[in-house]
This record gives sequence, structure tokens and C-alpha cells, in this order.
Amino acid sequence: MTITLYYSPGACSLAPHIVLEELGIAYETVRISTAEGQQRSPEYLKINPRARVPALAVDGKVLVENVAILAFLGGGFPDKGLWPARTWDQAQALSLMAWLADTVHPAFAHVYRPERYVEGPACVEAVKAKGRQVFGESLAEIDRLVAGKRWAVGARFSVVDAYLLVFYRWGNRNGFAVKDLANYTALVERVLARPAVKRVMADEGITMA
Ligand SMILES: N[C@@H](CCC(=O)N[C@@H](CS)C(=O)NCC(=O)O)C(=O)O
Repeated sequence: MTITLYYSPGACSLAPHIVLEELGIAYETVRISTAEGQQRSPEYLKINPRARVPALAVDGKVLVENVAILAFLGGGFPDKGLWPARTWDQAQALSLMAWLADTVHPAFAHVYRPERYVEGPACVEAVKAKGRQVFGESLAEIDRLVAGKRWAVGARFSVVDAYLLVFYRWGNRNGFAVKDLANYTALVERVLARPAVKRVMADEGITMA
């Protein structure tokens, strides 16, 4: 099986990048810098016409959307233990990842790319403010969801924990008081202590700051 991940440093593609490294399987990466607009290049639009990362090419076929990519990588290699074993926990993992993708990520997009949602400087500021509110509330909700748990779902590190790291990092870099969220912070510290996570962050050239 040949696997290629299209990623941008520090983007939500960090989650599947970590998962690939945790799996210990052979894979390649292609850097598509969203800061430089490379997601809109004609070459990349052939990979993902939606102009977004991540995209995962598996034996020449392309899979997009984090929820699908993380479920494929986790569920496709059950012996690696990155996907919960029980059906209930698998459903919980999908439930949490769906909410991250359909609510938490778009809330941050309202902060980061408000001009996509509305026109005019006054409206842009209002959209940004609402995005900050919803993203902040979402971070607090994650903190409550992981209270008393070592990992987000089940008893082991899973693809969900890798995905949770992305939003904590974005919050940290954008003035959200994530360090006050004791449960989420403790979980992220456990994630950051993993050798595979350290390797991927070094490879992407990113820190938590
Ligand atoms: N729903 C998609 C969202 C992907 C997405 O928005 N990725 C961002 C990076 S975090 C991106 O490619 N942004 C470039 C852009 O918006 O132009 C997923 O979860 O995979």
C-alpha cells in the first residue's frame, strides 16, 4: 500500500500526520502551505478540488475530510490500537470527531477567515467576535468532556487525541486561555510527550506557540 499525506504545517492535517507516524507504517508527505496559498494551485486542485488539506492518497485513490481519513487510518490498522476496539467507543470517537469537524473547526474559521462568511469590515469584526465566542466555548466543552479521563475515548491513545491537539494548539496561539483548562491541558501534555508527536511537530517545523 502506498500512502501520501498532503498537509500544511500546523493545519488540521497535523492529526492524520501524527496518526501515520504513530502507526509506524511507510508513508510520504507533500507539503501544501496554506499560508502561501498552495492549496489553490492547479496541481493540488487535481488532488482535492475543494482546495483544503488534509488529503490522503492511498494507492492512487484520494480520501478527503479529517473524520474519514482518521477513521480509515485508525480502523484500517486495528492491530496498532489507535482506533477503539468496542463498537460503542468507535461510535463515540466518530461522534466527537464529527463535532470537532462540523462545529469547532468552523468556529475557528470564523476567527481566522471571517471574510469568507461576510462582507464589510464591521460585519467581519462581528463574525470574528462570534467565532471567538463559539470556539472558546467549544474548548471549555472539550475540557469538560475529557475530565477524569486519561484519553478522550476508551483506555488508550486514539486518533481522537491527535485531533484534539490541533484545536488546543490553535487556541494557544490565538490568545485563548487554554492553559486554564486543566483537563484538556493534561491530555495535551500526554499527547505531546509521545515520541511520534515530537517527531511530527519537528518535521512540520511547529511548536505549541
Ligand atoms: N472539513 C475539512 C476542513 C479542512 C480545512 O478546512 N483545512 C484547512 C486547514 S486546517 C485548509 O485547507 N484551509 C485552506 C483554506 O481554507 O483555503 C476537514 O476536516 O478535513
